[in-house]
Amino acid sequence: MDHLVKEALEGEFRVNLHDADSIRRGLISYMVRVVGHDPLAAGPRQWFQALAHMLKGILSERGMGTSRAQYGQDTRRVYYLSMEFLTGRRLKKHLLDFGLEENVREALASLGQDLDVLAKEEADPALGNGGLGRLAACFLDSMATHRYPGHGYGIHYEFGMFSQTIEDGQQVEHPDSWLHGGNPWEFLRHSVTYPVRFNGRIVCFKDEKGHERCEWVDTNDVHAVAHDMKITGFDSPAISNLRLWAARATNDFDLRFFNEGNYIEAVKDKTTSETLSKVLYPMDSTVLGQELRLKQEYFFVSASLQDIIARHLRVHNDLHNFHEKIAIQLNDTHPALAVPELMRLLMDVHEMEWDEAWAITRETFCYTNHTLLPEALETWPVGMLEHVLPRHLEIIYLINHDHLQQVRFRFPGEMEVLRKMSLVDEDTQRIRMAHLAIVGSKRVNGVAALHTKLLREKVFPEFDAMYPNRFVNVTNGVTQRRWLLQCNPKLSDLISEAIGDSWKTDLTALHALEPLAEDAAFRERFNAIKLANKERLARHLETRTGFTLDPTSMFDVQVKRIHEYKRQLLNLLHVIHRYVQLREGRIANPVPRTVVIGGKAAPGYYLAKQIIRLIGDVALTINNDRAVNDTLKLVFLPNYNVSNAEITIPGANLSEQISTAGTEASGTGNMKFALNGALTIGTLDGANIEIKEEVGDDNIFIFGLTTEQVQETKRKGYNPWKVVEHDADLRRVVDMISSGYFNPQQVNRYNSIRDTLFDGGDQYMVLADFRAYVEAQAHVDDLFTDSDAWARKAILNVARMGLFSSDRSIHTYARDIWGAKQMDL
Ligand code: 26W
Repeated sequence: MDHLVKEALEGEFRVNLHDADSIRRGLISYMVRVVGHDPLAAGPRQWFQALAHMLKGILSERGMGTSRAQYGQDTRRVYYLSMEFLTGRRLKKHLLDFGLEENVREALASLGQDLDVLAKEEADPALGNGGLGRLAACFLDSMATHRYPGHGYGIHYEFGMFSQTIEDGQQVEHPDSWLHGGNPWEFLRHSVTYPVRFNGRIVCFKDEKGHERCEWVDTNDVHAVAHDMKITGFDSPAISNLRLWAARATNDFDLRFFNEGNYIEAVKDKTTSETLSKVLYPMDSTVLGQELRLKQEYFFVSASLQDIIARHLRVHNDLHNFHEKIAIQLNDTHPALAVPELMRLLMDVHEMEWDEAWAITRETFCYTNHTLLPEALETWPVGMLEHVLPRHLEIIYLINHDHLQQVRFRFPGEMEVLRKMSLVDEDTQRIRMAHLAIVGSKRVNGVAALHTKLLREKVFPEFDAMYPNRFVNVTNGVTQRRWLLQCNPKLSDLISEAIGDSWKTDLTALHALEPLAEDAAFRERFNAIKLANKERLARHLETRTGFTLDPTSMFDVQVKRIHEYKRQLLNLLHVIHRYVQLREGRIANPVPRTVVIGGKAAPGYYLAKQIIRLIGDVALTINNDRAVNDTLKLVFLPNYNVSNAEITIPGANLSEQISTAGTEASGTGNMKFALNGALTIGTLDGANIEIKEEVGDDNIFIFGLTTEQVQETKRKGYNPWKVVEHDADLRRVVDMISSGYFNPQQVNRYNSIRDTLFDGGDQYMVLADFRAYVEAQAHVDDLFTDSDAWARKAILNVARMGLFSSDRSIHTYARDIWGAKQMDL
């Protein structure tokens, strides 16, 4: 090794990436010169850093190339504003995208290092809650891969999504300090810093031309500092830049206190302003209405828009053509303050008149809605806005004034419609952010066909009537680069061997696999790969739960955030029912099953936490009961995140997508599982419907009430007691939970669960769908006993997933929403 080090340090810095030997020398050189560690004493952590810094050079070069092409070609840029980006670990993704994995693996091996071990040294950047954040990451990947000029903007949280452990059966949250070991991928750009203002008051005056102008004065300012991450595309020279803003106290702010001689106060306020980017709110379905959250939203929106404008003005003389060169996508309403903020910047800073500013604003923004749950629709108290963002409140009122005038014109005399469509909820004195986003956008989209239909018909029908072309659907997709190629290398190889590798950038190419479902040799290889992936998952689960699992049993998996509407409870009722049946010997030839449930509960969501606890109690009872031991296991996978998903999804036979119809906007896990050869048991909800249409009714297990039936049942007066009364099995299961069967040490532990099911009216129709679910699960068992038949269907699922690539989603956004073109590179 010593001579290798000497030799490497004599060489120049430039690494030939096509040559493992050159990479090895490069790594040694980076270790000494950048990481500052002795290669002879370095461990995986340091080698990871050396490798990351080496790759950072390529990232930077490609970033420059992309940026020059964008300035040179001056086509419309796409800016994706999102509070969340769940990118997953970077290392292997970059290697895959650059086609470098083999060479790097070899170079590391010659240094006595294992790439897979190194890769685990990287913290998983958990800058998101779930679906919405992961979708944003898939979209950046697709934009880079297909050479769209895409940029992400978000927040550089110091603490991302909490990490979850289970202690005494209960969820415990731990801060996720993902930056602790440093983030070698990011480019910190001190020079890209913008002031973001809060509070203060508005002074209006007439300028020299007699125009009314307003100024926002006496504000409290914070600086937003850019941190860039480069998102690579597969085999593509293009890169998407992800710019994350961190809050830094401004000097001006401190000085006021310094002058008073109050040093401690100054520093205290410094930390207060820096809390803005401190932590991600770990909720994905209920809004809290906290001032800090509002400030976070404004903070990143304001910095991003200032940056977008500055970039535009670098090549254009003015802002009159802003909307022709720029499309800004609002990822849910979290960045909806961008609407009044752009108005403010155009009018107050760039002296544009209202009418033109409004026309430009409305042509620039597009808004994606990701949820129908009423408790997740953001509204902000007027009083809070008045205090934190007084100028924006004024602008919102002005927008509302014009908006309501149009509403009156469109719906003359309809006071109720006026009240409903106003940006201000007069009863609660809150601003409706979804209304603001709709009014301020050129296009509004839902994320699956059913979701968009419900948005248009149930949630915003008046808006749809008033703006006939505004609402469109773009069904979600996932990137096959991470969710097949990277997480399931064995299946990827098999597919490429069979049909070539065009599927990597055109997922519809998977169609060519269809005939192979009938090929016995192919099925055998497909099954062997699934088994290997299950063995890997079993090991992963065993070390985390302490339970021993049988990889030949059916792996039945539900991983996603814990929420009543996603109905982990329904899954659990079925598990308990099965347990009872097995104990009583009522299943003749039981099909062995391992049920895996994983996901995080929002820290303040008591019921979700109780569901986790109940899963644990039931698991202990079942897994320790000799009477059922070989035929049923239940485990809770702790800390579900992107990295865990990459191991979990390839190892599933059965994918649980069982939300109450009409509640899950789309789901994207459903796509990932099917793409990896799991069969779906699911309701007619979200993208499940489109998955069913693609794979065919025979290749999916659909059960339960439809959206219309749910509404109809509720309208007629749904009575959970009645359902239970007529179903002895269900009664038994529910009784076991409420009588403390699984927790004799504290028999009333799950009263809250019993109460939501009964006194609470079983809002999510868990009991109503129980019987249909149990029957569908029986069909699942039947099919699983015929492993050939199962494999045929699983292969057809893979073959028919072509539609569900985020590449397709992005091409659709580019064509129908952004009017964006692919760059020449
Ligand atoms: C402020 C509280 C809050 C935070 C996040 C409310 C709502 C959200 C998100 C909109 C929740 C979310 O992630 N929605 C999911 O978005 C995915 C991507 O479109 C969909 O696939 C999921 O169905 C949807 O639940």
